[in-house]
Amino acid sequence: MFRYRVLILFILLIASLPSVAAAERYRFIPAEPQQVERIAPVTLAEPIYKVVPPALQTRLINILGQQRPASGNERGDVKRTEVFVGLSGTIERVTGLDLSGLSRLGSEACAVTFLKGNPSRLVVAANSDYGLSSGLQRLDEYVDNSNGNRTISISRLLDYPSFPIRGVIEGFYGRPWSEQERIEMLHFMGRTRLNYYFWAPKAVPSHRDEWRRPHSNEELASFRILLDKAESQKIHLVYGIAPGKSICYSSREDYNALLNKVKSVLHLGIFNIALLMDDISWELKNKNDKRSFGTLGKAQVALVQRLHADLKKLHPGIRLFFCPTKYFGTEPEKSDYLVTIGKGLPADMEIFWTGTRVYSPSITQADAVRIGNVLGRKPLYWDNFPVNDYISSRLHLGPLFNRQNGLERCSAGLVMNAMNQAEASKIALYTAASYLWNSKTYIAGTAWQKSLEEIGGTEALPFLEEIAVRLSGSAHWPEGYSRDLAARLDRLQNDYNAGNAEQAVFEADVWLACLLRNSARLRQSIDNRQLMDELSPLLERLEKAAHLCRQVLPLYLSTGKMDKQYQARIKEASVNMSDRPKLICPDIKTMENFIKETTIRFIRP
Ligand code: GDL
Repeated sequence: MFRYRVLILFILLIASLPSVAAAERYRFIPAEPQQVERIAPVTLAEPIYKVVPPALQTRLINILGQQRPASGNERGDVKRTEVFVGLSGTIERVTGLDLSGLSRLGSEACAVTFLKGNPSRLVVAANSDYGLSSGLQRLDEYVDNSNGNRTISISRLLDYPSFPIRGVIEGFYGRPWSEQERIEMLHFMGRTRLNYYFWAPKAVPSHRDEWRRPHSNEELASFRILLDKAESQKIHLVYGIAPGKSICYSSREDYNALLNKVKSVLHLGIFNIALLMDDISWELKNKNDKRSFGTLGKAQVALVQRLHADLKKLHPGIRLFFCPTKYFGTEPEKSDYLVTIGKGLPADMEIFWTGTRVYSPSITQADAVRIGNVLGRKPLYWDNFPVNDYISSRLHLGPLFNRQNGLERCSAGLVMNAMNQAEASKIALYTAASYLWNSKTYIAGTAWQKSLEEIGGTEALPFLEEIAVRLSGSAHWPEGYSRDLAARLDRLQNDYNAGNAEQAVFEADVWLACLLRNSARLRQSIDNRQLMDELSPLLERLEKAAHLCRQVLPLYLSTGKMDKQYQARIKEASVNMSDRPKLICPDIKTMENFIKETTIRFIRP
């Protein structure tokens, strides 16, 4: 018996391997390659590793197999695939391949190609170790070993990210992420090839309200941990500081406090610094500031120029980012403030912009060009998606929408401001990573499906999809939540007024039963507990509303008397609902309104 069990377990394990491998595949690069020439699968002969950096050997063997030592009696005409893997310079020297095109594509680029179209000579080249890792990832995607016969289905591939800066900013109000959440976020970013993390949590006192206060030893130790994690994932960690609420621009003490604060993280090795002046007063309040600078723009330019000069003296590699006080709009050229900032800030600095609005429903090349002309450089987008600090009883679980294909041509990059719920943010961030890697091939729905599967697991996918739609609702996701529930309940009311709601009641009940079934199945099947914890408060409210809806539905069938206890229960439940936040995802709102209206209609308050 025991032996059979072991055998069955073994078979199950083997059967599950291909799907695990398939799931692993898209974990790395969440988008199509930039250029790829697909071919009918060609069989790859056994490999001979001609050039391979030692660090990549194991990974390569996993993809292409072991190199068998040539046996004494092997005939000279036995075919092998010669494999060349390495940095572009080395590969060019060894193979004579011209890789100048690749070199122009930046440090993250990689190429996979047959040498002179010959499938028995395979080359993977890149401009950096990071690029090489991408190259192997791509090779893995296109080599199939499922039938014991190794085949490859591309003859040439060139890959690089559309946007050089692809990031996440912890730039929201409210509960900041914990150290553990940040570490996990960095890990996720590494896997999805997001390469900038901005530490800028508004509610952390030492970041904003008490910016003068030196960082505690615990905070510095935490930065050290984050930096190590970020570096291991090839992510740039950017330290944000927001002195704008109280700084006196003409005070030497304040300047020194700022410089010392920045120095305290430079000592740790954090060389990316963001000065964030969003959401502060337009007025210079201090008399000396008014006298010395006249306007906020001029005061900020003087501060940044001085800080920039001092930091560059300390280390020329230090990079500065700036968030202006005006960071969105439709006519930026009319803002004297922005013109001053654009002219006054050193050319090597990046400047944030959120688009035409704080939460821009779309971001276009036209917007980027317009603000770019004012700032004298390509804007770095601070995308206020999926952030939900302004409407915390909604989650943004949909995909990134309406960011124009080709935006990278006119912008320095794009970083996403996330939700207080770190794990739930990853659904949207995954889709953003996909867009940022290859804006040309981005399809929101496809990226979203992959993202849900990646984050919730394959088993939970259909249920998570349903529940994500129900719990979302945002200007960023116009087609997101379907309005089918609202339409159904409206029809029910109309049918009731017309004298026969039987069919509509039946259909609404089935709809609600399915919703409840899906949420129960999501709870059972999901393997991401943290995601479930974050969804739970809203999901419970959704479930409660759905249960109550089902309870009040029969009221549309009977005109006769009603059980007193039943009446009291519904009344109490609907009263409990009324003091909850009003800005809630549309489906919950629809249901709660329906319950309220029904209670008023049938059970007088
Ligand atoms: C903002 C804030 C941001 C906040 C977001 C959403 C910027 C530059 N600043 O205006 O910190 O999270 O709105 O409320 O966007």
